[in-house]
Parts: sequence; structure tokens; C-alpha cells
Amino acid sequence: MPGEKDVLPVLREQRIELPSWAFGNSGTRFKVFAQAGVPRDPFEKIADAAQVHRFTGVTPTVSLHIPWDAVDDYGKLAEHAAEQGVSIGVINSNTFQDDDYRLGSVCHPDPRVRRKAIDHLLSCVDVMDATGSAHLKLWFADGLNYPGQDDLRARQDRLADALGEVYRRLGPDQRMLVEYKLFEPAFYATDIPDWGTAYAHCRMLGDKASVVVDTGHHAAHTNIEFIVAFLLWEQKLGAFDLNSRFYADDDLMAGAADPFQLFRIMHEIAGAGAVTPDGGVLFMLDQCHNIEPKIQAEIRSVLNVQEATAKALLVDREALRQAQSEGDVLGANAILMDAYNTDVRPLLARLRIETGLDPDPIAAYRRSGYLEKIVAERVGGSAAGWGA
Ligand code: AOS
Ligand code: ZN
Ligand code: ZN
Repeated sequence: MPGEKDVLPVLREQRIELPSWAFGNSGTRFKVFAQAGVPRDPFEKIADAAQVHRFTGVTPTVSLHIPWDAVDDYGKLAEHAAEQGVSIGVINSNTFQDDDYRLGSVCHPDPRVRRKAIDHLLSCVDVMDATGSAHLKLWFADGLNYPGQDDLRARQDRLADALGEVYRRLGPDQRMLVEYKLFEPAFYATDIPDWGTAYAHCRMLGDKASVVVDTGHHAAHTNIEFIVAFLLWEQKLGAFDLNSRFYADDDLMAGAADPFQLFRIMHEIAGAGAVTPDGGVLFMLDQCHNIEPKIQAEIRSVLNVQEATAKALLVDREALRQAQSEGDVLGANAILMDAYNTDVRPLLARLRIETGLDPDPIAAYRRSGYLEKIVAERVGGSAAGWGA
């Protein structure tokens, strides 16, 4: 089995991006439960994200969602992030919260609405220019509720046209990430419902486009690690939106519902040497904390991802290859399970101590008094966007 000296250098370099929207109030269509002390603007969201980085040391970037995080001066927001010890990461577009988008955005039958949606995406690239962000993440709520509602193939043409126009606007160091989702808000057909559709568009676009795997966006029992392995093999895996789901797109904490699935995904990532940023895959959380404290939940999620990664790095790959080549079915499986069943918490505690952090980030955060401070200072926090 690989030892601590093999695993620690990789874990030291691992990075996990936080979503700005995880820090605002969120809920379901039934109720948004307001929490005391939540951020009132994007500056305060970044301040909260910086706390997660302060205690974990591996989350130095924050994803923005435009227009939820729209500000007059993006340069100022980027400066504020730097003052807090973090920086702005991926820019997420939002073409789903306007009355014009009832029948879709870039796939809408009306060219006026498509133009409006494409202009929004282009303005997101302007935000990238202003903030220094290198990635544009596209998720579309486009789809149909009823058979016959629109022409499925015509909508793919419109999608391809829109993606092409935005792709051509990207600067030399900017990249496009295309996310898929099986259903919701559309219930009959979604225009990018699966990895294959996203992959086909990314292939047509070129090297700057790759696929986002949101772990909550599949049918139950989908073998997500196979999708991950295939996209890695094709060099088209751009990013993850990590979260947990029990039923649909639940957006619960990564590693909470099925830590074994997260381990199996990280095993594919570790096997491809893609844990660290030089592997070219971004790891982001895409979560909402409707009932639990938000900053603490983000810290817990980061720890869960680190634990799954550490276990994946402990897989004895040499022995595994040997067992695989000998056709030793149970031996190979046992090698994987040995790594999964290792308690990696002491190893991660040592990693933190070595980098000057508290070995128990949650306890340290709770002791810090930050929550009490923001509860006292902030009155009337804003919604994340969902359920707003
Ligand atoms: C929506 O279901 C997707 O997961 C997107 O990534 C979305 O933009 C994100 O969840 C922000 O709410
Ligand atoms: Zn997502
Ligand atoms: Zn989602």
C-alpha cells in the first residue's frame, strides 16, 4: 500500500472551489428558511468562503453566479477577494430566472430571446476578463414539459449556434465548461440531459470546451465513475460540481449520502493523475444548505472530499494491476476495499498540522467566534438565488 510520503504531497496540492451561492439563504419550492448572519452581498459571500479556506487551507477560489453576484465594479470584488486570501474562480451563467426564459434560453424558439441569452453569456466572459477568471460554466434550464412542445433537433441547432458564438469570444486562456442535467426544471426533455450530449457539443466546439459532471444530475444508480473514466480517457473532463443526492438534484453535502461513490470517483481521478490542478480537472462544490449552518457545512464537505481522495490515493495500484492481469476478481476488489476501509483522518490531521492549520477544522471554526460575529453584524441577509 502506498505510504504517507506518497499520499501527502498530492493532498497538499489538492484544491476545491466553493460556490458563492452556498453561503446565502436557500430552500425548496416549499420554503426558504432564513438563517441569521448570512451574507447581504457578494462581498460578504466571499468573506464567508474565505473562512472555509482559513480552516481547511485547500479552498482558495470562489465560483460566482451572474447575475446573483453582479456588482458595479468587478475589479473591486477581485481585490476584496485577494484581501481575504482567496480569488475568484469559475463564472457561472444564469439564463433561467427571467420571464423571457419560460420556453428556454439559448434553445428558445424566438430569436429575440436567444439573442438576449447569448448576450448574457457574452457578458459573463466580460466578467471573466474583469476578474481574471479563466472558466465559464454553462448550465441551461432549457427543455420541454410536453411531447410536441418544440422540435428537439431544431433546439440542438440553436444550442450549437449559441455555444459556438460564445466559444469564439473566449480569450486564449479562457475555457468553457458545459454541464448536463437529466431533468428539472424541464420534466419531459432537457436539451443537455446527459454527458453524451454535453460531450458531443464540446467535441464540435474544440479543445477549450469540456464537460462538467455534477454528481447530482443523473438517474438513480447511474455508474458515475464510468462516465468520469470515459471523459478522462477522452480528455474531455473539465470539472465537477460535487454534492450528494438521495433522490434528485438534492445539492446536499458531498460525501454525505454515499461516501463510497465519492471514493470510486476519486479512484478514477487518482488513477489518471488528475487530483491536483495540473491534472486539468476543476473540483467545485455545488451545494445549498437549506437547514444546516452554511460555513460549517462547506467545511464538512471539503473534509469529506479530502477523505475520499486520501483513500483513493492509498489504493495499492501496483498490486491492483497485478491482480487485474491475473484475473483475480476478489483479490482486486479486496485491494480497493482495503484502501476504502482505511481511517485516513489521522493522516489528514497530520497534513493540517504540518501546514500550520488546526487538525480539526470544524472545531477550530466553531471556536473562532466568526458565526457570532456575522450574526451580530449582518441583518437581513439575502437569498442565494434558489427559491428566492
Ligand atoms: C443546476 O442544477 C446546476 O447544478 C447548476 O450548476 C446551477 O447553476 C447551480 O446549481 C447554481 O445554483
Ligand atoms: Zn451544478
Ligand atoms: Zn444541479
